[in-house]
Amino acid sequence: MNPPIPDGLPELLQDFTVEVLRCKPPNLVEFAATYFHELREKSKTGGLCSAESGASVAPISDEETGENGQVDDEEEFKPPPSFYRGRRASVSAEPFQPTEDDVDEKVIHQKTDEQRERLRTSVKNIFLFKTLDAEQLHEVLDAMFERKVTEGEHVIDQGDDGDNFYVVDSGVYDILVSIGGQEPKNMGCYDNTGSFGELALMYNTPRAATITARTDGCLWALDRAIFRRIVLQSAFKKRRVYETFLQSVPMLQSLDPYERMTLADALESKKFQPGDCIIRQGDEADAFYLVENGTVRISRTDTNDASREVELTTVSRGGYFGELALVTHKQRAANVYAQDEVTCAVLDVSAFERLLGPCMEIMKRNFDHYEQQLIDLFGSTMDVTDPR
Ligand code: 1OR
Repeated sequence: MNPPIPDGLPELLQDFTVEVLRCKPPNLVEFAATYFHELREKSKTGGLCSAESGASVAPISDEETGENGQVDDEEEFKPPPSFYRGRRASVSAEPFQPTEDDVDEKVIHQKTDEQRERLRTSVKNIFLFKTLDAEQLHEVLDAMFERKVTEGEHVIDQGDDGDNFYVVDSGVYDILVSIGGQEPKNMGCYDNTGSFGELALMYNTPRAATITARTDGCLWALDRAIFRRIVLQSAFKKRRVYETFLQSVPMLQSLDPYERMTLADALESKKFQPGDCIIRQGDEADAFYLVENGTVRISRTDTNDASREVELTTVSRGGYFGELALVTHKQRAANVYAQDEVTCAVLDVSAFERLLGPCMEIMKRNFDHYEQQLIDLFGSTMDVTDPR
């Protein structure tokens, strides 16, 4: 039998590997010595490392979150790892003080009915706005203003100070990131949807990426002060609450810290009582589930006796379920019940497709296990994993 892998070892080595790949140090041993030394110092003080070393920030400990994973109201807003290592790599990130640039006046940018309608459509899928109540959303929509963009224009330059948060109305925008002063690399794009520019406003850091327009287009902008007053507090808390949990989910290890934060914006926690049916076999699929607390049991109707259910497996904290039908576009292949009190972080189908692309291969690898289990139990696969 293999010896047990100590808790935290894979994450520790992965963080280190990411830093090595990012910083490409000429002397690996020297780099490793500095990296782990700083990590130890940080774990003693709970502070941030210097940006120059290239070492990323240690995972937030469970003690930093309260009983229900809630973040202390008085807690300082610390920046996430890596985002402040732009052109001005030595700029250290000031913690955010929530009241520091509060503006109380309402700002209204008049809009035509057509503009308001377009804006409503554009913000529908903006995860950062999910935590706003109706009144706050109204205020934010009033305060947003249109910005026309022409092909080739730089909307944001890495290293600059943050002015606005942007929501895409139309157009394609490239994300370029320069690491360690090297040539900027294209990390992806926003294609007629999405939002960007929140990091510098949330964490008081220089812009972490350059955003350029690949086509003519139109953006909705929200001024920094209003973003911070209305959107920031709750969105930030949500990120912090899920950040700790998401770092511990093995399946999500291939996501970079930025991708995990975006995932945090999109998640919603749901509680279930013992015995609750979370997913019913045969239903249409609309969501993906990560188990935050408790255990679920998964069963399937016996093909030879429809009144009987055969237990397949259980899933606990850090595990996931509900991905199969989303990937294969088939009906739910099994029932999922809460075994005890269960909390799941739930992702709707569109967010699943947008945000978990990088984990698709890992999920698909698991499909072979499902196939084998079904053959063992029922003698056939019933094609639950073939795409429609
Ligand atoms: P900002 O205020 O720093 C640039 O201005 C924006 O680009 C940033 O907020 C994000 O909204 C957006 N890393 C950092 N910022 C990103 C990234 C990103 N992608 C988009 N933005 N990465 C790419 C992840 C696919 C990680 C690069 C290592």
